[in-house]
Amino acid sequence: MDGVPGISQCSILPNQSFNYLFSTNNQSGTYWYHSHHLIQYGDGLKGIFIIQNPNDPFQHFYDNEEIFQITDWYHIPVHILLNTYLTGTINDPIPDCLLFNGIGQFNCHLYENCSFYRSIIQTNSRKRYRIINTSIYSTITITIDQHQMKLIEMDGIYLNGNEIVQSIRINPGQRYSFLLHGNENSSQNYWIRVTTHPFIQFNNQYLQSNHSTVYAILQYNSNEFLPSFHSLHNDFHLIQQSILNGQHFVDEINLIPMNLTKYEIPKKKVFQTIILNAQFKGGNPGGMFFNNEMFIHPRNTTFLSLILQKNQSEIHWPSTITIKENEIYDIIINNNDYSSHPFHLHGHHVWILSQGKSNEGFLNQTQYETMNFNLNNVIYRDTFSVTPYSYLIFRFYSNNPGIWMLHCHNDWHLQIGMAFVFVESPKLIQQTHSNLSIPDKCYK
Ligand SMILES: [Cu+2]
Repeated sequence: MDGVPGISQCSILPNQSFNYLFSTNNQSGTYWYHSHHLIQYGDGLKGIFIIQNPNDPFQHFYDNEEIFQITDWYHIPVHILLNTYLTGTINDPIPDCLLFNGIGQFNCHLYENCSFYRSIIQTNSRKRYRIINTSIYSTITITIDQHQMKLIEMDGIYLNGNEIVQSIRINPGQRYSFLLHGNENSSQNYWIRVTTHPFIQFNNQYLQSNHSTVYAILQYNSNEFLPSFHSLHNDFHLIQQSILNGQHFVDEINLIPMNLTKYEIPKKKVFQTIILNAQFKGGNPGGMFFNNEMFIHPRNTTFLSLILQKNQSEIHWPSTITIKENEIYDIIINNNDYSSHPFHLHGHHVWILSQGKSNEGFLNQTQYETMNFNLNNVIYRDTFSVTPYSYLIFRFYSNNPGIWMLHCHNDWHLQIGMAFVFVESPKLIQQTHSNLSIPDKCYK
């Protein structure tokens, strides 16, 4: 079960309910849930999902924790924008602003009557922040004036805790935890700012949202005064630098997972390498293609019911492949497009073997075979970005039977086909779930 309509379940109709029963199986960390029906999560159908770890290795390094949920926000509901978008007459729509835990600044004067989210911290205390970018389109950078952030988690994976930063770049779907030390004596409060990166257009021009920065306040104790407006532009250079770096590597890349056996990359021989060439093709509407196939969500049945009820051992559908159990798969994504794409794979964390810089070019099988991968400290996460006209290689171990979608987390792109489905171990799905009662027909 992973909630994708047409894949593992039917959409939940109005007034219906649906029970998800699952075990967390020693998994923990910062996650979120959202609708996968059309572009619905962009209009707000989403929430945060934290799995606490009673044996958190960092538990002695913080006193309490808080969540920052950042999202882009459109004033015209995105399900309405989607109708126009699907006619192929407009580019990816630019969001109107950002929301910081639901609060943004729009139509107000920063110095007078805006509302700000306030995060209260005690002097000399230590706090864990979990930050989640639930945007449908925006890559963001966060800074906190005169404070440093020690990164300890990405996408549910503990980091070694050695990376201390002044800004963090986060793509849609990605999550981080960082530790922050409250000042010993603070007589003032500080701006927290989150800025969207400019949106690249096909002619290599960048567009920016009119309200590209959302402000929040790091508030010490109960001092409710606003931070100084003189400092409003203080950290701007950090944001500019992060945006500039993001043009080469969109993700944060210097992050080393904690030295835990379960994060270690398996050394078994690679069973299969799959090359996915991603390309936008114009038309009316245009589409995002993998190897010249565009993924279309099945409308009136689900892949799961084809496997369980129709006893199919393979699914014949564009951009869908069946894979075997307990093997190593290397997936190469070549991005033949001017924009970067933040991909999320359901059902797995993956090891990022290599991530090309912007414009580095594509990989073929021969080039891949001659590459030497550094298999120490490999980045391990579930959402990762492919830069423009470049490539990314990720590895996963097929030890989780299920039907797993790999898709761009820029939701506009998912709506025009940017997805690929791995049907992992259909025989095991049949054995394990033979008595699962699921509908064989879905209603649109
Ligand atoms: Cu995309």
